Amino acid sequence: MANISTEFFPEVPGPIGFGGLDSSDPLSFKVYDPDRLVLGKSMAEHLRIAVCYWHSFNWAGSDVFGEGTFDRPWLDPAAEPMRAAHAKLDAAFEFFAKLGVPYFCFHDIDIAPQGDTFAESARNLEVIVEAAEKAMAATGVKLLWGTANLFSHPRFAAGAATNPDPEVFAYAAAQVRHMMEITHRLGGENYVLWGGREGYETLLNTDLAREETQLARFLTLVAEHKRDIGFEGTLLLEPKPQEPTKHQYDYDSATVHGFLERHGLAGEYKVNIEGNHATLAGHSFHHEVTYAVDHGIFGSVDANRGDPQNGWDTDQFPNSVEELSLVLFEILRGGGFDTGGFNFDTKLRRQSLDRHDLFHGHIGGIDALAQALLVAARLHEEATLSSARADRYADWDGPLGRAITGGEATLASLAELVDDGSIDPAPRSGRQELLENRVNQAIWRS
Ligand code: XUL
Ligand code: CO
Repeated sequence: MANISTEFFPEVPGPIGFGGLDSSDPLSFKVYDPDRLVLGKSMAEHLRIAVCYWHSFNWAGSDVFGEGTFDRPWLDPAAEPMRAAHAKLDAAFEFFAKLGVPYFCFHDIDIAPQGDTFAESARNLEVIVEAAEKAMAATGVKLLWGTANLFSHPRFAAGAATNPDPEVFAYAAAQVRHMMEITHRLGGENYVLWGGREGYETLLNTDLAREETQLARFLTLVAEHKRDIGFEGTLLLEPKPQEPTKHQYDYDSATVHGFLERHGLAGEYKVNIEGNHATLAGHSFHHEVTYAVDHGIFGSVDANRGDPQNGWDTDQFPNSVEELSLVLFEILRGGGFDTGGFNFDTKLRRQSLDRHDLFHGHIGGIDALAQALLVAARLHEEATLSSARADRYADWDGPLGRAITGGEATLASLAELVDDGSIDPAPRSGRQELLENRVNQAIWRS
């Protein structure tokens, strides 16, 4: 097994440098140049890239039909669990530092083995967190967010907060409390809750209203605990419509937003939007980000892509500059990330067996984001989309529009204007094709 003194990626000197578009070195960035200024901020500051621990270091490449294919010696079931956890941590921090990214993200059970009791799991976690703290200090890699895994263990099969058994709620509370405190201790900038099994398999045995109340209660306790411990990061909910449950309550950004408003939690939580989850919800990534920005709940992004043909949660590395340009355009429109960033919640394909493949996946995804940032900045500078939107709604700033939105107009007063013939609207072009061409032009020129 890899140990503390052995490099896991010995052939990669790192950190990965900027090579430019003509570089033939696959282990170089073609577009991402961390210090390059775009709209007055460096690329690194705009994108705030994070690597996820779970898919990259805690997953052996298994799928529902087959076992792990990857070379991850610390995942060998015969390995002594704590030694394996240390070896995994060393390889992970070696990777983060060699890739040259500022952040990582993890679940409690990604980094430390679960014990026979909660107390033993907690002790294991404390030991590895202490090692993580040292590795963070040595490499300068920071924590974008922490989270608790409330979905893998069989106790969570019927949900965590939404479980019919309040003891499971209590167990989840203990786990989240510990991970929030660890996230705080490590200087994490956000804390994420993905409701992996907060949903149902069948309505035949499910009390929807009760489960919603339980979830709201749980999230209220989390918000209170955040204040109690003085954690100043952002609490984030990660929408996903289904998988693993047939239906998940945090379906999409709009559903989460409505839930927060209904339960007095608006302002306490923002969303962590995942590209692949948008696809599963039947939305575009662009839609999910735009909804969140426009409703003041945009927090962070899990950057990846799904497969639009088969609808699976494939968690592939993002590679569509066209898709990401629109996402970044909306993020810039909202003023950019605050505490959030782009976390690579991404999996290699099972046949990507070489250790270098983990670099290739991340390098390609980061370059696609960097190129998308350039396109988005151009769209902003040229005001292409913003002026088209402003023109389209301009009449809402005129006397009629203001009377309607300001509340002076009534149905009767509006009907009178239509009756006497002073209102007879002519349809106007939405100019979609023109705008699509403008976006493509920005892509081709950036
Ligand atoms: C699952 C998923 C999770 C969350 C963190 O689809 O995206 O990895 O990001 O629990
Ligand atoms: Co995710």
